[in-house]
Amino acid sequence: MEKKRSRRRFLKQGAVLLSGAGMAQGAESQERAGEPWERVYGAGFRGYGQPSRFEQPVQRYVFRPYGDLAPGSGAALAPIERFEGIITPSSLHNERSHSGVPDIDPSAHRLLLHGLVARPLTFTVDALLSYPMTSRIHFIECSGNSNRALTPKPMQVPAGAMHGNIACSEWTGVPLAMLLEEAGLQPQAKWLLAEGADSAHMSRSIPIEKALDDALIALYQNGERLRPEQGYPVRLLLPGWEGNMSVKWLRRIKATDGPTHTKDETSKYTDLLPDGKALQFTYEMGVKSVITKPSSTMKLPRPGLYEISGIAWSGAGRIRGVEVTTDGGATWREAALYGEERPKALVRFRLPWEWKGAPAMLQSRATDEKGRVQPPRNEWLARYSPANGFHNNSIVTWSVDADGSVHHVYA
Ligand SMILES: Nc1nc2c(c(=O)[nH]1)N[C@H]1C(S)=C(S)[C@@H](COP(=O)(O)O)O[C@H]1N2
Ligand SMILES: [Mo]
Repeated sequence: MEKKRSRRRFLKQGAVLLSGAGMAQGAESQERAGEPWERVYGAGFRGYGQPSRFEQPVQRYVFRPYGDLAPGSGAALAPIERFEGIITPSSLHNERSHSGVPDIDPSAHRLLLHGLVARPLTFTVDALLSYPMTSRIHFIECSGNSNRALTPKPMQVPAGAMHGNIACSEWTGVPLAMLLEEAGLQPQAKWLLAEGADSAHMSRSIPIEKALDDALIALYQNGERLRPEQGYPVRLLLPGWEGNMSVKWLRRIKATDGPTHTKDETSKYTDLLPDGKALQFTYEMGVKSVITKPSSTMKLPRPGLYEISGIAWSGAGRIRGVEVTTDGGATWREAALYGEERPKALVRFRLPWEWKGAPAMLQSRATDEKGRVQPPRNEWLARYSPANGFHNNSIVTWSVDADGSVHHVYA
């Protein structure tokens, strides 16, 4: 009932806007004078598609902390405020790379599987491509995502420039369990070492339970072969776990009896606690959400009906619900969800909202199927040292001023 009424009001508001823009009223509006593109023959076919030229400025937010010294070290964050639905276009997938994107010739690339196995194996890419395939939709989030929302003063940048170190794709490839079975995993093998073919040889230790559960040797992304930035020709995908462990450009998997304690899991990717100790091996990404529309740096043109829209996800499984407040937490409403049947994938939440022109404070709060609730910012901050920049899944606040401008605030 409530839903029906708000849809009708949305439609009414839309129609008013159209007539305001000069559309003819009544039945004659069916017959319009043609635009210039309706009177000339259209463009020819293209071998590889591109977005409309009117959408060309959509770009990732590139951060290169070492500048020209190491132009491929850093991150490119996805412009999440420009997206709808749950799938991230491959061209705008977030990218986090430690030492640039290697230019890998797939005919020369090999994946070695060795260590505590009965039969060490070497796979060519063609050999991997000949296995039966599995497809799954999952997010990848860098554990450093949202560390730009930890500055002393809230940054006034688009949502993606703070929270866009995340993407969600359909991944296709071979279950890692299948390759481990073929190699004959030995009972003492409790961990794996996964190593990349970039010059950093980025590598992480993975508990064997995860490897045998839902780990995927990914070869395709959104229907086409992996993008170089995402690990072409082969990457590891560990659904729901911190992005760092999904080793790109995968060249080696070694079965071991314990964790290897690589540089990437000791000097980095540990969470500094208030007492100065560091927490190692925080694998699962926390339950989290962010409103993308409207969001920081946007402007509501006039009072009226709007749709609040955003993304939610949890490394622990499915999203059970997302609540939205427009009054800074005094009252919460349940948003409609899209895609909530999928574990460890983005979910789109949407809620109609009438903005009457008064200042407002927008927040979203996600709950997952394990009953975990996205924490308020202060609660999250209290768990860590102020120097920690990993695993920030705290609630994000956007304020809407009386003039419709949307700002990032700490609440
Ligand atoms: N070999 C290798 N794998 C890597 C990285 C890297 O620099 N080298 N970056 C890791 C990090 S920190 C993250 S968050 C994810 C990012 O994956 P994406 O670039 O496809 O988003 O890849 C991980 N895998
Ligand atoms: Mo990362």
